[in-house]
Amino acid sequence: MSHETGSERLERVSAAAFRIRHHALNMGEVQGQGYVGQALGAADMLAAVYSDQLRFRAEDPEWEARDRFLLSTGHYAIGHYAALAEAGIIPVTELETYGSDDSRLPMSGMSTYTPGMEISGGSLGHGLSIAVGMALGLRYQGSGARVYNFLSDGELDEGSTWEAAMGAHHHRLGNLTAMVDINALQADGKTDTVLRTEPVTEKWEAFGWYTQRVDGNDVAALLAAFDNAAAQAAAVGRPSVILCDTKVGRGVPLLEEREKAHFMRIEEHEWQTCREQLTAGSAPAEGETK
Ligand SMILES: Cc1ncc(C[n+]2csc(CCOP(=O)(O)OP(=O)(O)O)c2C)c(N)n1
Ligand SMILES: [Mg+2]
Repeated sequence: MSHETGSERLERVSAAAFRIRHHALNMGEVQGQGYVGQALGAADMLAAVYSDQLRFRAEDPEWEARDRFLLSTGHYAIGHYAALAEAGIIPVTELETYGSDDSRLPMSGMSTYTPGMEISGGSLGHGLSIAVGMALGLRYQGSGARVYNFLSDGELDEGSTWEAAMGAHHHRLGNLTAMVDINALQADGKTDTVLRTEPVTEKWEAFGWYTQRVDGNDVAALLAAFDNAAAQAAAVGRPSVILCDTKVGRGVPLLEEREKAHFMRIEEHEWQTCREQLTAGSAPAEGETK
């Protein structure tokens, strides 16, 4: 990877994002429903982190020196499983068991079930606190591993998230990166109607974090933000957050337009259309992100 050009890097990560979306559609089809919109929306973030940032050993998911990726949002597990399969940590063939009895891939992420799932994050608002503890612990151990916490905009409603944010800055956790999926949606409706969290950028800055806000469906912008975050961590030793504005259902116009997007029911005949739309929209022109 060290010899690749910028456009090769972009192409590699974009291709991973496409496969993550494709896996998520196949997984959703098994149950006919699921958190498919979130997986499509967050696929670029997941691809950037899994195929470009994280240090891990696919054959040894508990390798001590691994970077930790903590999924706070247990319901995003479908996207995370797709990323774990893309990373070679779980077999692609296992994805079809998603949400079935006795599967290692339950609908909400469970650390005891799935290799590579560091925490059970379904009770929202706890991930960042766990990430802070892990980052502190790793630092005490002299480990060079980094901790990445994936949060949703709904989790910004939780006081515990902000306590953790304050603690991370207090402890100067330069080994911690938070990524927030700002898809403007929650279970009960649009984020700005449930609880107005804006101005989000200024809030994180006020909590002392190195804060960047990017189009979370623009792979080039995501990679640049990760590069900036790494440089910042090395130079200053404070936590970084990448606020990612994303679109639910991204890449599949049929689903981008859905009203009830938090938990999607998709008709049997629609899945093939979804895959066709994804493929049609993803034929990458040279140097373009999709
Ligand atoms: C502590 C807690 N409160 C409530 C819930 C119920 N719940 C599940 S998903 C969800 C929406 C949270 O917002 P977000 O993750 O932004 O939703 P999405 O973008 O996936 O629609 C809620 C309230 C929960 N899982 N945990
Ligand atoms: Mg949301």
